[in-house]
Amino acid sequence: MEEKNKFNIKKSPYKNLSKKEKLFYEIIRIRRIEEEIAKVYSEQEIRCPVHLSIGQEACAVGVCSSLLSSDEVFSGHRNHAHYLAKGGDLRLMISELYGKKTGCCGGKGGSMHLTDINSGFIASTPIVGSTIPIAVGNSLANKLKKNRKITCIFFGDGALETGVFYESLNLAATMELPVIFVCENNLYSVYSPLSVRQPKNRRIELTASSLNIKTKVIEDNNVEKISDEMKIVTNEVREREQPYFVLINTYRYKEHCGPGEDNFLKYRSNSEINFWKKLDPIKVIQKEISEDIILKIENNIQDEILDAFNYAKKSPFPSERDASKNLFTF
Ligand SMILES: Cc1ncc(C[n+]2csc(CCOP(=O)(O)OP(=O)(O)O)c2C)c(N)n1
Repeated sequence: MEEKNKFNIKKSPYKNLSKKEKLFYEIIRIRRIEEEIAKVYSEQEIRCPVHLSIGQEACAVGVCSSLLSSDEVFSGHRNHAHYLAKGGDLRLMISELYGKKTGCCGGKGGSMHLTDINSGFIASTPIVGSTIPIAVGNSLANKLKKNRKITCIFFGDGALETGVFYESLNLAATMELPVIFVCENNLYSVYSPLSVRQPKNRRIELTASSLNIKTKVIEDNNVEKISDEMKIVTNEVREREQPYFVLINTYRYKEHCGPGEDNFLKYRSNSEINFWKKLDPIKVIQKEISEDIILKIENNIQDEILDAFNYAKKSPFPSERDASKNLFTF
């Protein structure tokens, strides 16, 4: 039986689209959803902080396009794109942002705690680096169960400055776990560039290879390229049951947090922002998609967005009694 990859599922809206068109669909869908979040944020009905991935979508889509539906993904504070690319339910995500009972965490988690177990998006938390060891533990559990599932953990370059990152790599290498570490290097941790946080000319991937973990550096913020490279990585991780470290260079256009206008705070140069915008992953792939398909895809996405935001807005808030549900007691 063919194992299920999101792109193999022959149902609308992907029906009859080529792989390139599906990748375009996925990447522009995430962009449009986050643009809508940015647009409505000033209405003050979304009360949690939001960390938008606008500009970075190619990583999430390229990586997740190579995973099976049964594979499992973890993320951090900048998680919307990962959740959506892995197949997370849009209504549940938007409801969570609005703090509603119908949200994926019952409205108690907000943007930075998305989860959708059914689609294999297991967890995300805002403490930088904190989901890395959890993902490694998840991978160990899968290995013991012999279920051949891959675990994939997304994190930013800031997470390389946490202790758990090193402990997690070490354990994954020692126990030979099928886990993919995906570092999305957008060059900044909040307002601090890499140059003030890490040694000059550091080659990030060497940290992993020094532990005998195979590494791949993907320089281009290009969804097709990332998808092709990741196919090789996931096949190898599944076959060899060994960890892999992938570094993807990318860039966010918005501020670290919230829908703030690009470069409002001026800690990045306009020339740097313009350089990356010229390589915008959506512009690059869109050139190769026909007008008809683009229109159809954009219309589908608009309908889906309208539906999800209406659903979230109409949904009830959790009750006072819900506050004490799903808590652990000792
Ligand atoms: C342990 C910890 N330290 C500091 C913070 C504050 N903080 C939130 S996001 C962030 C930046 C993280 O940068 P990076 O990991 O590169 O991810 P990006 O925001 O660029 O996607 C920081 C320092 C935190 N949440 N957790």
